[in-house]
Amino acid sequence: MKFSKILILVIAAICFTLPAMAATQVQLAVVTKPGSAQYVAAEKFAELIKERSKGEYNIKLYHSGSLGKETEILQQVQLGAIQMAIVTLGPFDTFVPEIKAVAFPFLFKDYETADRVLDGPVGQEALDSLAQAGFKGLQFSENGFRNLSNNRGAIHSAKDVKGLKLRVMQSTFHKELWHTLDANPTPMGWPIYSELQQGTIDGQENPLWVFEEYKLYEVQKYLALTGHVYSVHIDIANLQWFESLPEKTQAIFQTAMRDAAIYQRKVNRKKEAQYLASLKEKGMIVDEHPDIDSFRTKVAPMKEMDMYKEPKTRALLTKLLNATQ
Ligand code: EAX
Repeated sequence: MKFSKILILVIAAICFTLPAMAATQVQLAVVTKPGSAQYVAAEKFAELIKERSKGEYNIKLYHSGSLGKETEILQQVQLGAIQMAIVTLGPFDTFVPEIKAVAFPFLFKDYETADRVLDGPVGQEALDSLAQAGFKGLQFSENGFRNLSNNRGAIHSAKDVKGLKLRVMQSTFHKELWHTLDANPTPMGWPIYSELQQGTIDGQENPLWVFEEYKLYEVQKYLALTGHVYSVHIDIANLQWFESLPEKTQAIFQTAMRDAAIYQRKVNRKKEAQYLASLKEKGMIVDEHPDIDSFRTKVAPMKEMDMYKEPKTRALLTKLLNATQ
């Protein structure tokens, strides 16, 4: 046998016996289930990473509460037990106080303003603030404008909220917001279907997709389109882990998350009208034009509360208020 032939055989044998290079696995968690806003962003991100890293990285998705509530997911990313997550902003504020400024009520008047500000320098500053808790803030994706629902009675203006037993996210800000509105807020993780069904709480607030995907229309009668908070998810990685990646990989992760978010926002927004029609059809009594001014007036003094006096929070809120003008 000629030497060159032997060489080819040897090389072929090595290639055959070497195990296929295994992709590096990255664990990413969302609390919600397939079909949810968080999951749509996560799934798109996983697809883009597979494609753009040419199979070098594989995103393993955890969902439907398999790694606990959002606060617990954040703890696991912080510890590096998992590498990535897409989490609603609410629970972040017990880790990084100033991030609550992004959830300030009635801050963003529409989607265009939200995109312009959150994808711009002030949004970047907010994402960078997460580093103090060990998070790399990659991107904002979208939960949506939050709307108030309950079983006690129709809510048209802020005074109708008085005494309402309301589930809020595990968030300092959200609890304070509903205190200010004279409700009786109870922080709970997600999901909350059985608490609503059993009547432990009268109401909750969330974007329209949540009512549909989690069948909240079965356990909630009245819905008011208050749009009081533009609710984002923050798409994060463990900071130390992220910085240990080659620069080229970091760039791939960063742009894949941006593109996943752009895609996910579009999907979310396109379905809004459809969700509303469907909820009405399923029997929810919807107030499409509640007295927003009464809510605005009542929450306006929040700016002067202690939690907004903390200098970093005050600084970020001021920038956001200026940028959203
Ligand atoms: O995204 O906890 C919440 O109210 C969130 O908005 C929920 O996880 C749906």
